[in-house]
Amino acid sequence: MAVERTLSIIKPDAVAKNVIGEIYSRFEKAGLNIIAARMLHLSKEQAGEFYAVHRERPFYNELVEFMTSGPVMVQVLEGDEAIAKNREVMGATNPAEAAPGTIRADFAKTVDENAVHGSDAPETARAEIAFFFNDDEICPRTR
Ligand code: RTP
Ligand code: MG
Repeated sequence: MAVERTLSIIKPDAVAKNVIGEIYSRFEKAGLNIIAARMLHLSKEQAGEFYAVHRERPFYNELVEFMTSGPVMVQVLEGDEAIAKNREVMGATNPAEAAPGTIRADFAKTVDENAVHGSDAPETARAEIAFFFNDDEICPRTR
């Protein structure tokens, strides 16, 4: 199995619900190491750029509004198959379709406000990690 890194965001709805710790616990139980973390309140420009791939989608403006509605917690997760594993722990984009026990099934109510983001491929993971963190802010385990 390949050790990978992926970018995770705990979105404003989940931060507002005070479940950062519970979500971190899901990552840890899945064997994903948190190797960088930062809380910030995204600007419209930052959120718009981060989700630029969705610029033409009908939900783009709402998505930018939502992602800037409160602070987010951003982290780099590292582990075997971290990209797929994180998306498994997150559950389907629409919480109504998310498997029981996943973060979105347990902490999200709608497809628009769905608690977490996770990179979807190695190239996007690299770009999204670089969007938020410098190399010297990433602290892989040494023991
Ligand atoms: P994410 O990028 O946030 O990890 O979510 P995802 O891959 O599961 O879903 P994606 O298709 O990339 O969509 C990005 C985010 O846009 C919002 N969305 N709203 N109203 C809608 O139909 C709709 N579809 C997507 C969600 O917040 C989704 O996570
Ligand atoms: Mg996505």
